[in-house]
Amino acid sequence: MRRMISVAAAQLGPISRDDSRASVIARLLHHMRSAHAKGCELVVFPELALTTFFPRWIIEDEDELDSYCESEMPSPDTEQLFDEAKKLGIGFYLGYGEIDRAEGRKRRFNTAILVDGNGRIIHKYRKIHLPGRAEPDPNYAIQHLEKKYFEVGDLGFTAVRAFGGVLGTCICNDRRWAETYRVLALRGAEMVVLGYNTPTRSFWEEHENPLSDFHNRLSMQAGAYQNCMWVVGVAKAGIEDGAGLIGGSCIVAPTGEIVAQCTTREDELITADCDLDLAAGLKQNLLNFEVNRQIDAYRPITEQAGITPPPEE
Ligand code: CDT
Repeated sequence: MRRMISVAAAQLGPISRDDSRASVIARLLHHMRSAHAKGCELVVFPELALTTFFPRWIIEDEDELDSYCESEMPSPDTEQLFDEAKKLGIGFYLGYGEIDRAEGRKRRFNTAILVDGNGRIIHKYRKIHLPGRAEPDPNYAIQHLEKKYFEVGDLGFTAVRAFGGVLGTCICNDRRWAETYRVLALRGAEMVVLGYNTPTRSFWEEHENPLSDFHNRLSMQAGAYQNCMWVVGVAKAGIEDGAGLIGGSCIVAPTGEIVAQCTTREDELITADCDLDLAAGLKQNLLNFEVNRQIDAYRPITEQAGITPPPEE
């Protein structure tokens, strides 16, 4: 019997600094109901889906910074999402800023959770590849301060049995790193779901990058094919508080082909029925990890971070 997951990618248009949580939750609920009406069992929301992408701002006031984050999940504001998920029997992936107060110290993480169709949190991931800088650079008009506001995720890349398959999660910049997909694939992930906020012009660039949409697709398509997995990538898009974010949310098959893709930079829902066994032939033959991976040759991947070229003559 074919194992299918019907999944929705729920792209969001911009969320301004002044938008209330209630107005954002209303948009997420609308997406969730539309996904359910289309027969989906899982809806994927973007990274930091409850607020503007606040790491673009220099925020020195701790209370203001905390106002973009959640101290508990469900929080009073997000409870409705969990209730609606349970009522409809639909799961969701949600990215948000997390405040953790374990062991008497306060830490912030860029976090994503997976919630099942009973409204239960079944998986949590804290972003590992944090881009940007730990301090503002006055030379740049646009900042990207994830390294200042968040700690590197401490939960690793893990997968969970859910929705009749094995799912893994990651967040935004993680999708550009081959290691993300490979570790998740080694943990059995058959589908990786992720949200992103990708600037049309990064802080070091003088102009909008004409290749940013291409690199978004390239990363996810390569990750999907090389690891025989589905990849669902979901953007927050459009001009947000004056800064451009790419769209291009898409659902990528294990063949590397895009089977559904958003065409706007606004709230937009796309769906696909994903056959988890689509890549069975590839997985058992050409890309059979057990038979073909040569782990002794891969040591530098875990033993060094930077590049060590041969010495010059
Ligand atoms: N949010 C996030 O991780 N964005 C990065 C771009 C950062 S540019 C400094 C991304 O990889 O899309």
